[in-house]
Amino acid sequence: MPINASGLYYAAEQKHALARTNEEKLKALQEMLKEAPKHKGSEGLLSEIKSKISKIKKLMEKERTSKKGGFTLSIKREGAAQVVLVGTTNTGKSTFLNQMTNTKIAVAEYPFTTKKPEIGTFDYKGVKIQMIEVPAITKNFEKTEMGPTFLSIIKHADLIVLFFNSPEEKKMLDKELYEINLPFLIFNNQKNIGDIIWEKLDIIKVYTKQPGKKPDYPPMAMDKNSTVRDVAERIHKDFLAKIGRHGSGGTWARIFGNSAKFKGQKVGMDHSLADDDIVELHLDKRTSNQRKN
Ligand SMILES: Nc1nc2c(ncn2[C@@H]2O[C@H](COP(=O)(O)OP(=O)(O)OP(=O)(O)O)[C@@H](O)[C@H]2O)c(=O)[nH]1
Ligand SMILES: [Mg+2]
Repeated sequence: MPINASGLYYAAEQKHALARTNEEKLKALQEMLKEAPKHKGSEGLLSEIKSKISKIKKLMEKERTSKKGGFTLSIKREGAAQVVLVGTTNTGKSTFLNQMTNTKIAVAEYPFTTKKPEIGTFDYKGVKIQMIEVPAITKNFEKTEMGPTFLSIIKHADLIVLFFNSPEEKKMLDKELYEINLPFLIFNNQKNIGDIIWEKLDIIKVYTKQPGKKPDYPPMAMDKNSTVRDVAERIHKDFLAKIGRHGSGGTWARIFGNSAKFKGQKVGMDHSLADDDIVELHLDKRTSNQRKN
């Protein structure tokens, strides 16, 4: 109990006790702070109120960001997918990022070398994949200053590559990343890690091709389960306007590659594609002329 507190202070305290929402609680606490006596004997009370204010502000901030996903540092997505390198300190995340991408960021023996997210581009057979090193995860990560921001970056990615030096560290990571529900793979210095990353992503590469010519490079990255129609849509903005979203309008394709029963199989617009398919689109000239008339 504060010594010599005023009636105004007790009124504010009462408001706090009755407050329902965080906003009301914060307002009452700020009033309590204003009205509380300020002398040696009330230092404990003042610091208690301040600590309650800071807690409620943090809680309100957390609710705000989690609802709208708004007030967090976000990284502009580039390329066909976003892969985050996540783990404990000194596990070779930066070394890996430098190996796989165009970055030349600092690698050092001391811990916590990487202080902010570092971004590189991983070129997988012509498909650009954004790769981000997130600064090392520590215990009670969400309570650290940048923790919520970095966790939000992880949440928005497509795949986690997980780095740790011991089973204890793995356990800690599992705990800290508990709320994150994303596909992941464990970094293990595999030689074919690029292929493993690719296989974990829900995308395929598709090469377009003109009749009588070699396939175009680079390939296009498409969602798994994409069809010939999706390819057509991607390469010709006005293509679907011509043929109609569900029509075929004399359009067909030849497929060379994994989804074809035989080389050059003739398929319709709803044919589902597979990784590394080569698609040769044909728009029947007569049909396209008819549409123009
Ligand atoms: N455990 C482990 N250490 C590695 C590996 N590759 C490099 N290191 C060494 O680990 C130390 C840190 O390497 P970094 O690549 O900076 O590690 P980091 O995970 O980015 O570390 P911080 O950013 O400091 O958290 C260096 O001394 C590297 O030589 C690896 O594959 N595994
Ligand atoms: Mg690093």
